[in-house]
Amino acid sequence: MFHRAAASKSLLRHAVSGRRLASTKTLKEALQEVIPAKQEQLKRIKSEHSQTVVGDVKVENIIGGMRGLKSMLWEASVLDPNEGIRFHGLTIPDCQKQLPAAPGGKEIIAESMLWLLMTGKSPPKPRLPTTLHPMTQLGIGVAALNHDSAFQNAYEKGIKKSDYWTYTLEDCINLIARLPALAARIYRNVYNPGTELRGISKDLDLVGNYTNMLGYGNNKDLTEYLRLYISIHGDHEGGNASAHTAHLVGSTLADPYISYSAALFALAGPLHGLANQEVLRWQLSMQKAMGDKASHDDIKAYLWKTLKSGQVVPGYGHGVLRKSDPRFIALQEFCDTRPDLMASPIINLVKKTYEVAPGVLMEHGKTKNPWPNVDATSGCVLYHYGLREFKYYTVIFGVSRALGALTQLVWARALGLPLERPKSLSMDVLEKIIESA
Ligand code: CMX
Repeated sequence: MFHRAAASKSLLRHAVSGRRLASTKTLKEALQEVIPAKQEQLKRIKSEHSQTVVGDVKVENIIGGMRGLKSMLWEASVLDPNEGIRFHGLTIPDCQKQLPAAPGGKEIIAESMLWLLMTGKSPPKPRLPTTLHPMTQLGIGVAALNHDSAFQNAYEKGIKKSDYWTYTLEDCINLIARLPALAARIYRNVYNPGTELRGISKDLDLVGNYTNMLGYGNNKDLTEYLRLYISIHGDHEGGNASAHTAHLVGSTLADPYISYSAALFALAGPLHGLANQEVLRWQLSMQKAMGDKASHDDIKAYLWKTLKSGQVVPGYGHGVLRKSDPRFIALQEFCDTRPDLMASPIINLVKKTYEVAPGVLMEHGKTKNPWPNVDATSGCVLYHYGLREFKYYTVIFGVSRALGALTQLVWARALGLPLERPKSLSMDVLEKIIESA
């Protein structure tokens, strides 16, 4: 649904059932729009011009297999003996200019031509451009899945509060199961267009299928790494921005798809989930500036340069943690068991940065936690394994965080937790409270 080819495929698939995933019209709906005018046109021609003579019947027509005899209606195309074919008025060069091509190619795809022939119009533009950040695509994709929400459907029909959790559970499990394919589809569309996703294998676990669909199924180490990363990143209590957003939106009884889509947009901020992409960008620019053999002093100087330019050091600090994040330690230990990772220049730079950064941040004196969080290392390992499109990294975080955020949604419904509604205060009211305290 995110790319021209995918859009046109869904166009065909959904044309039959009349289903759609977002606001773009199905082929059936597009036809429903144009058919009345065509029916009117035919009615008018019949009533006003039935007796108008269009041509003579010549002997050559009769013995020549009706060649040239104007006696048939055909809407989609008209052939001029000199100019050639026009499809709803468009010449072939017009079509080549106006109709979508295959990803990475220039030629018209058959699905586009079918749309033109049927409707007389160019197919709708692809819904999401590939330049749209993968996290935005994931959020939109997850929200669109609410088309099939069991909870939403049941709620509309009327269900008891005590039954909310069962439909919520169904949606949550379905969403977790569908996330790897959706996330892999986004990766393929943006970075590897025109390639088909591998099908789901029942012999593989969720992450095994995910790496397979991403196109890294043969890399057992990457799959193992992602198993660890996705599991330990699955939940981090309720107060973090993504989990809290899922809970807040879920407390309105929005279905799990909508609720988790909102969470994904919270995850997409650089102070939260996007930090893994930012860490890699920062470490790579450090590598570019200092080379692979950067000394501790070089790194110190780079850290100060970052801090003095008013930026945060990505991957360090935390809203709650006050020590090195155990998830960071677990990922570092994973690196320490693999010779290729131990020899990787970027992983070594991360390690060296860890040896210096807490001291610099303590001296800087602002952050309450000068220690690394999970994001200080996560993206660099992916980079080493060849998954180098770092704008995609937070999508993997999004596949992971669903485990915890959606678990909470089931429990919130099972426990009948209320609508969240914190009380806000103005500064004047706050000062009055302070005075009277
Ligand atoms: N580099 C520089 N300054 C930092 C810093 C860092 N890594 N971490 C915190 N600070 C600064 C804050 O910006 C704040 O400065 P001001 O007083 O000028 O506003 C001050 O230190 C106090 O902040 P804090 O109470 O220690 O931290 P917060 O709870 O406000 O913020 C976090 C937490 C994670 C947003 C912050 O540490 C940060 O920006 N880290 C870098 C981004 C990052 O790695 N985020 C990922 C976190 C993990 C996740 O959610 O995925």
